[in-house]
Amino acid sequence: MTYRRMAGAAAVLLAAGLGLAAQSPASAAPEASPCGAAAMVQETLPNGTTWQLCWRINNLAGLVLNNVFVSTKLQPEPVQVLSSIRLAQLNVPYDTGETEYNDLTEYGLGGWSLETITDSDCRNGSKRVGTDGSDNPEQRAVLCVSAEPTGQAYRLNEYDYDPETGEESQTLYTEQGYDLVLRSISKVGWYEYVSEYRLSDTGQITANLGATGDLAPNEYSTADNGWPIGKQARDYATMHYHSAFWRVDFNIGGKGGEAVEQYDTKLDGQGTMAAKLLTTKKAIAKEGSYTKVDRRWWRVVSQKSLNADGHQRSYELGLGADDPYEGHPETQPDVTFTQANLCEKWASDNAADPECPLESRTIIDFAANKEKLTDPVMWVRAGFHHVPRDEDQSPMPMHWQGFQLIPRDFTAMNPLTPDARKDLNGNPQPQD
Ligand SMILES: [Cu+2]
Repeated sequence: MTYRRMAGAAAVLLAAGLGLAAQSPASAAPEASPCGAAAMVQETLPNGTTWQLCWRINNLAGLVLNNVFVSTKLQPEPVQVLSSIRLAQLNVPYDTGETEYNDLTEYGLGGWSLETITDSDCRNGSKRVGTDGSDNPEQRAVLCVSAEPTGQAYRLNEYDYDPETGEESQTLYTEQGYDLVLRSISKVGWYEYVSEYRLSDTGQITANLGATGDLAPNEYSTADNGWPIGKQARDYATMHYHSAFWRVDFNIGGKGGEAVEQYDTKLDGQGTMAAKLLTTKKAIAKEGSYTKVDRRWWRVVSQKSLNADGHQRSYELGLGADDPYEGHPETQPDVTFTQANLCEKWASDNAADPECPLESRTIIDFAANKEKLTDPVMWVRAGFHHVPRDEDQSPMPMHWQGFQLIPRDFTAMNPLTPDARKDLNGNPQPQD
């Protein structure tokens, strides 16, 4: 389904038809995502970017995306990005030190935790029906799919001067952006969690966990580990973490076998006008855990899939606000890369899975033997330390945590490049 370009408020209208596309996969990629129509999302955003994927609910992980492909105006053939992405653990320790939950492996975001999506939850989108991932075959609305405006996508006011005629001209290129958004909601204890994936028309993928619902009742907190809510300082809401992990398995260009690289930029003395900086690349050839420092980033790069310029396609990890939970070795690193192993399902408490009763319980154990990375899996942690406030009652306003996967050389130019600028690939610009 292709939508006409329309301004932000009108996106409500376009989203209303989103559910229909499942019955009519576009001819461009009939085989790309091998799942039935009910489990497929295939949508073209107003700027011409099409995302196609399979979704399902896992009893413990909640929403799972598989076989994620993207095509853009600039690259009309669908190209695979991900084999899968899903949550991989959610540690909720209370600052009192007396309580810690593993919300995924002990409770699960699927099954009876999975809330039914209402019209109000999905006002700008279309509800999708499926099972809750447990043995219960009941079908109900468990997913909301919507297209949401993201604001200014780009702007370029180009000035031109013709020396022969002396004529000056201007051309304005300006465009608004859109995300395809998938959301499910799970009620675990006092909290309601929103598992959200935003697939942008730029090719970016954002994984988010939102938390709302209600504050947990007082767990004998004091001013040291709680925050006074209600009149004066009689009752303290307990401070706590939501420390989440996601498991990301790339399959860039459908080729697999990606390499992992770490980039660091360091001061390398003073030039004549400015500080001299040096950027170095380190290959991460073996399993291991990594933590960010300033100007450090990682990418997963295809060895075989190239963009139209002959550059290796890759995705970069973008970490946002992030409070590392120091309680366990596995909750401290920002990212861990391991060799793919179907039984390594959860970032921690892995042995709780009856299908895979491994000795190795955590990603630290998975990586301990420093296996060679020929098929890397990326485990990303995004922690949020929640210091409650009066405004958290009630219901609690949504708070968010997550990360981005940012395309790097996936297409040869900005996938939203207007037709008039398609020939301007490379440096120097042709006005020279
Ligand atoms: Cu909280």
